[in-house]
Amino acid sequence: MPKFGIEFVPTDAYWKVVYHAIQAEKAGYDYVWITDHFNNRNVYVLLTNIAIYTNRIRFGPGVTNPYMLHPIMTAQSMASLNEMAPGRVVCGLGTGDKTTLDMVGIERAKPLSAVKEAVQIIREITAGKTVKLAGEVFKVAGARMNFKSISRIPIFIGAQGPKMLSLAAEIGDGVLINASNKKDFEDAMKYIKEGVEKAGKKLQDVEVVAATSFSAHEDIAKAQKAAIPVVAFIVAGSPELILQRHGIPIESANKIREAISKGMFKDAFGSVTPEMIEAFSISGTPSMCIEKIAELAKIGVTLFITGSPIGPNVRNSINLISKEIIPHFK
Ligand code: F42
Repeated sequence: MPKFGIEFVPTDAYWKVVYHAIQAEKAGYDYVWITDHFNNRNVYVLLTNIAIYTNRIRFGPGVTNPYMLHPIMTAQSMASLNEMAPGRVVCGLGTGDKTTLDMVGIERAKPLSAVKEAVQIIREITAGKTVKLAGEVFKVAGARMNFKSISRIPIFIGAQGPKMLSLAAEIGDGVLINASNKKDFEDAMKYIKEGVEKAGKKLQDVEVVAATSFSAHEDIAKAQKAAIPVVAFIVAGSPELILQRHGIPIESANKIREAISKGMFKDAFGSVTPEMIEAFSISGTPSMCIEKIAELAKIGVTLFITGSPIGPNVRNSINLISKEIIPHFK
C-alpha cells in the first residue's frame, strides 16, 4: 500500500499553503512537499510555518537544488527545521529546473556530480562532521556547524533522466519522479533497480515516489479541465523522447510551447488534447484515481504524491481525497 504525499507550488500567499498543509495532515497524508523556484514564495519560510502549525506530517523542500543554494545552507536549514519538528524533516534535492536557473544566469554544470557531492555535504554536515571535499563542483575546506541535526534527515532525489534515476536510487533514501503515467514508471524502475544493485541495497531500502500532476473531482470533466494548464506546461517542457513514449506529436507540443512563450495561454491550453491529459496527469473521479494509483503501486511506487492542480478547488479536493481515496489504501 503506498503512502501519500501532497505537493504545493507556492504561487499562493504563504498562509493559504500552510492552511492546506494543516488540512492535508488532518486528511491522513504522510508527507507535504513544497516546490522550490526563486519566482515563487520562499520554501523555508513556508516549511517553518508548516513545522509550527502541524504535528505529525513529514515535510520538506520538493525539491531544492545545489546551484541556487549551496548545500551547506541546505544542510543548515534542514537541521534547524528538524529541531523545530523532530524527525519530521525530509530533504528533497534535484539538479534544479533549467528554465528558472537560466533566468538568473546559473549554469547547471555537471548535474550528476553536483547532486552526488551535495548529498555527501548535507549528510556529513547535518551529522555534525567536518566536511572536507575537493569535488568536481564543490570545494569545501573543512566546514563544520556548531550544532548537528537531532536525527538523520532522509534525502529524496528528484530524477528523470536514466543516469540521475540510477544515482538517486544508489545514494538516496528516495527517488522523486515527476511523472503520472505508468509507462514512465515502468521505464524508471529499470534504472532504479540498476542503482540499488550498484549500492548493494534492496529495492525496499529506497522509497519510489510518484510526484504526479493530480486532479480529483466527482465530475470527470471538471477534474480534467482543472488539469489542462498544468498539462500544457508539462508538454511544453517535455523532451522529445518522453513525447514519443506517449505518442504525442512533436508539432502539437511545439504549438503549445510557442503559445506559452508568447504568453498566449488561452491558445496553449486550448491545444491540450485528451491524450496529453492521460499521459501527463492523473485526473478523474475518485474511483478512476484509485485505479491509477493501484497500477503505479504494482509497478513499484511506494509513495504517491498528489501534485498540482490537486483539483478544481484545492480545499474540496483534499477533502474528497481524504474521504474517498486515501482510506482505500489504508
Ligand atoms: N526542480 C526545481 O527547480 N524545483 C522543484 O521544486 C522541483 C521539483 C521536482 C520534483 C520531482 C522531480 O522529479 C523533479 C523536480 N524538479 C524540480 C526538477 C529537477 O530539479 C530536475 O530538473 C529534473 O529532475 C531533471 O533532471 P534529471 O534528473 O533528468 O537530470 C538532468 C540534468 C539530466 O539530463 N540527466 C541525465 C540523465 O541521464 O539522468 C544525465 C546528464 C549527464 O550525464 N550529465 C553529465 C554530468 O556529468 O552530470 C554531463 C553534463 C555536462 O555538464 O555536460
